[in-house]
Amino acid sequence: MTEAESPTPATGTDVPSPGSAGAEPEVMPDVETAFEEIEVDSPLVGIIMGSANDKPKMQPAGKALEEAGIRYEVRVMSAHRTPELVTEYCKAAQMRGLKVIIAGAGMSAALPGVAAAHTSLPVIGVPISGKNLGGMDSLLSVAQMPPGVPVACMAVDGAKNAGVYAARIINL
Ligand code: RP5
Repeated sequence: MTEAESPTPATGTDVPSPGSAGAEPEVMPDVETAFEEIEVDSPLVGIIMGSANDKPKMQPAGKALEEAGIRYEVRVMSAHRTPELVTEYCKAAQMRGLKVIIAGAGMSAALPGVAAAHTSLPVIGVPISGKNLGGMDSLLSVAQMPPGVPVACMAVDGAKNAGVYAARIINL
């Protein structure tokens, strides 16, 4: 932020804001620390999934990103089993440098929607087929998001397209 843009300019004729006794610009140590923690080679895409059992069906997303030369990370977290972890991860995602979240889940697949509720990043949902209902359960769970909380819904077991789509967003 330039001085001109600063809400509390350090110099000039403006009246200092309450609490800013002198001409010293305000220091925000928490933000500085957070920015120092962003590594140059940090991942741009977070691939999350509701269960370790989803890994085989989510691997094509990672492969597509690798082929596009885009760094990614993989985490297992569940909207139902570990909801606090999902909240923490998605709230911190943008500050950590992620640009897109790919979220795969089966059955009552709330993970993509919950992720989208906790971040402004684009979320790409992958409905995963299970033992019953042929994936129709997770497809509807991912696709039928309420207005204002968008999730890009891929095909059932469409993890490859999730990776390709994430690469297209990042390469815009
Ligand atoms: C969902 O429930 C997961 O995404 C997984 O697809 C499904 C079943 O989970 P497991 O019982 O295999 O761990 O939350």
